Amino acid sequence: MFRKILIANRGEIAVRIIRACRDLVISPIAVYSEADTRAVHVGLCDEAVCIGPAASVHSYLNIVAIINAAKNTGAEAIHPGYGFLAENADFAQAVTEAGLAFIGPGAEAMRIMGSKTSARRAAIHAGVPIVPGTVEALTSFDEARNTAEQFGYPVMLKASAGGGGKGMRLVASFDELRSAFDSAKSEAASAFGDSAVYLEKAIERPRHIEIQVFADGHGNVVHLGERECSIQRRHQKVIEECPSPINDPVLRERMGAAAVKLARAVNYLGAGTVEFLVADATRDFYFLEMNTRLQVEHPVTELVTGLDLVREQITVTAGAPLSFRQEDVSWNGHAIECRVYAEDPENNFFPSPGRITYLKVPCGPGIRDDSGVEANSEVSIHYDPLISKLAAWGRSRDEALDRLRRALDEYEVGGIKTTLPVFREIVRDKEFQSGQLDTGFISRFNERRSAARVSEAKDSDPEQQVRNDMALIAASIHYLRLQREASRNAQVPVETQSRWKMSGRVDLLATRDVTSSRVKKPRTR
Ligand code: MV4
Repeated sequence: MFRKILIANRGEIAVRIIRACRDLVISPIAVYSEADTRAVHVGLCDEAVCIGPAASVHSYLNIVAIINAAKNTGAEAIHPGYGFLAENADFAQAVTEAGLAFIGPGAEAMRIMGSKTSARRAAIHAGVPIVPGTVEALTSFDEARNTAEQFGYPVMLKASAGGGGKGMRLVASFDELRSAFDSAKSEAASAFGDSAVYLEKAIERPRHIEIQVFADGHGNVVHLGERECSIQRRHQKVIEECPSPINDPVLRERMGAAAVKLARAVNYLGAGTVEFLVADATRDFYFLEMNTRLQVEHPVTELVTGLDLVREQITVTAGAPLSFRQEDVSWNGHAIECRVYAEDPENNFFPSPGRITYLKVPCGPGIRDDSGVEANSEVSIHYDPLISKLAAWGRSRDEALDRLRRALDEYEVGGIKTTLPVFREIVRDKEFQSGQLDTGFISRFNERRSAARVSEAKDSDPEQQVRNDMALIAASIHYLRLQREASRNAQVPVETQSRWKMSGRVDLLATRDVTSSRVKKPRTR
C-alpha cells in the first residue's frame, strides 16, 4: 500500500480524499494556492506544498508544480479528485512517466472518452446503445442537413470535444439549422479550441441516469447501480439520488451490464461513470458520455451500497483486487444529495464569495455533509463556489426526504448567500416529491416559483433594485476579466475551469429578466 498520497485538489473533495487516506493509514499531502493558505484541506494534511498564485491556471492546473510537489515530498501516488486535472489525459500520462501512480484510469481510456464522437464509437464497438446520430464530426452544412433529415427533427448539435452542454444546440426544424450550426461551431471553437460538432436525435423530456462502474487490475469490472441526475440548472447537477425514483431492478441490471461492457472495452481502471438518457415511457436508454473520474455525487451511491469509493480507488490503484464482487453489491434504502453553493439565488445564482461568519452544519440520523469549509473560512472568487454536499439517507425515498427537509432547515450559513433557500423549496415541491423527474424539472419549478411571486415583485424597493443591478454589473466585469485571463492560456481545457465560468453566465447581462430576480424570501419552517 502507498505510504503517502498527494491530493491535487482543494475544497470538499480534497477533504473526502484525506478521510479515505486516514482510514487506510496513508499520509495525505496537500497542494494549495496562495489564496488557500488557510483552507480546510491544508490544515487536515500532514504536509502541504504551495504550488502557485490564486488563479487555478497557475496552481491547481499547474502540472509541473504538482508533480514536483509529489516528488519532493516522497508521495507515491496522486489523486486528482474531480474538475481541475482529473480528466486530463496528458496529466495522467505525465504522472505515470514521473514514476508515480495516477489514481484513475489509464491515459488511453481517458483520451477515448474525452472526445464524444470517439466515445460513441467505443460504445457501438462494445454493443452499448447510443443516442441515434453521427459518430464522426460533421464536415459541412450539407452533411448536417442530410443527417438531420435522416434522423428526423428535433435534433441536437453537440461539440465533439465538449460535454456538459457547451456548444450544444437544440434544433427544432430546418429553419433553425443554419444559425444553430454556425453558432455551435463557433462556441465549440472558443470553448474547446476545436470547432468540430456532431449531430444527435433529440430525446424529448428524458431522464438523466448514470451508472457507477468500478474496475480493478485483475479483470473484475462491476457496477454499483444508478444515480438519478435529471435535476440540472444550466447543465449543472443540482440534486442527485440513488436509486433513481424509477427504482427498477430490471432496468438497473440492463444499464449496469451495458456500462460494464463499455468499461471493459476501454480497459478501464478504478471508478468511472457512464451517463445515459432514459426515455421514461419505453425505458429505452442511450449512452451519452463516460466520465473518467470520481463524481461529485458519489456519496449517494456510498450511502446506499455501504461501500467507500475513494478507499476502493486507492486500493485498486495499488494493485489490490476490488474488495467485493458484483453479487456482493446490494442497494439498501434511498439517498438524496443537494449541492450547496455560495451563490445568490435572488441574483441569478451569481457567486457570493466572502467570509463565512457563522456556520451550523446539520447532523443526526441519516445525514451526511461533505464540506470543504468551516466557520471563518473564506469562499474565494477564484474557484468553484461549492460549500458542501448535504446528503440524506432513509429506508425509503420519503424517509430520506423527511430527513433532508429537517437537515436543510437546521443548516445555517452566515456572511454569504447560499442556495439553501432553493433546496428548502424544492424538497417541498409536489412534483419533486412525486419522483416523476425529467430534465425539464428546473424550468417548470422556476415557472411555478415566479408565478407565485408575481405580486411580490410589484412592491419591491427601487433602491434595492439599483443595488442589485450594480452588484450584477460589478460581478460581470470581474467575470469578463477572469475569462480573458483564462483564454490567454490556450493549453487549459475548458472542462477544468471553474464551474461558474463554464456556465456562461455573462449572457445574463443581455438576457436577465430583472423582475424575476426579485423573489420573496422563502419560508423555511
Ligand atoms: C440531450 C438531450 C436530449 N437529446 N441529448 C447533454 C448534456 C447535458 N448536460 C444536457 N444534455 C442533453 N442532451 C439528446 N440527444 C437533453 C439534454 C438536456 C439535459 C440532460 C440532462 C439534464 C438536464 C438537461 C437539460 C436540457 C437538456
